[in-house]
Amino acid sequence: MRTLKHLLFVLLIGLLVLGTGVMAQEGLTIGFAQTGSESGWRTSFTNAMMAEAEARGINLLFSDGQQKQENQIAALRSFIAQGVDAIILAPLVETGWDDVLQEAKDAEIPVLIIDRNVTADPSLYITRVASDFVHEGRLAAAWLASATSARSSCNIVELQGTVGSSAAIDRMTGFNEVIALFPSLQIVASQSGDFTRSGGKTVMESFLSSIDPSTICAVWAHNDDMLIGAIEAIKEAGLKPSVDILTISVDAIPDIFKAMADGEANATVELSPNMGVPAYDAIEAYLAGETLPPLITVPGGMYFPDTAAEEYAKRSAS
Ligand code: GYE
Repeated sequence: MRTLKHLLFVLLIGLLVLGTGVMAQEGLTIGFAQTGSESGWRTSFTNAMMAEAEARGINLLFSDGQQKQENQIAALRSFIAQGVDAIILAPLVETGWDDVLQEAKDAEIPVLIIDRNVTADPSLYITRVASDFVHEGRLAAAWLASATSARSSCNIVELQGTVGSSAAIDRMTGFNEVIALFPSLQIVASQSGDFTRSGGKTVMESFLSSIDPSTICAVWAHNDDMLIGAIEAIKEAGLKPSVDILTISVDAIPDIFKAMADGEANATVELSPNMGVPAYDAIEAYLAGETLPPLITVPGGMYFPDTAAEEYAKRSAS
């Protein structure tokens, strides 16, 4: 009887300890310093991060950096001061993070880099969850090379993303690497539209007024939003996007499927916004003492007009 009582007591204590452990895990407080809300993709990514945090019982402290690095640095300092369990940083640009990452490390707060990259020493963060931007650029160029294989020449205008962001730098690298293999393809103008719809429209308008529009073969945009802005500019100039000027961009947001279904865009490279699951998994694993790989990649494919109407219906409903 005594042994049975003892056993029950031990079992009860065990359950209590286990229960507290689970509760501690559920009660994680994570600070998320988001870049901004410049694009449709960014909004989907923010929503996915919030939904997954809620599903896991994570208390997510969200900060919108409004496309300003100083806002993101201030957010990180405030998360450190609050003593959060971990920080997720979606960096605007690659450089300038060393000091604040060192401050987090000194405070023993693990930082996970998500989406764009940083140039800081990898010992200052636990891992990075992202897609392969260089590959996205390569895919975009490979599609354009094949779509224009019957032409002797194709003049491309480029809408770059935010200057200094790894998304813009790497997409450019991948795209340029592939077009270098095709002498018929050349970039004749290139400017940043800051990943925004209005930026894409303004830059495309200036291209259309400084270059004879009939000599522009294609527009390569580092994201769909800038391309959607460019489509407006092309239409306002009396030309037909996707026919008079071919289009290729990255993200696969719902609106680009609408544009493809309407015959105004040719192709998009997919960038998955669903990075909450791998990011929180990595943080939880790190806190449980596991070793993480330096990079956790999120795969993406390509989409074309043939499935656009169907994809648009699916994606705009969710
Ligand atoms: O393609 C764009 C966004 O950082 C890769 O940022 C990301 C890019 C994405 O605003 O739409």
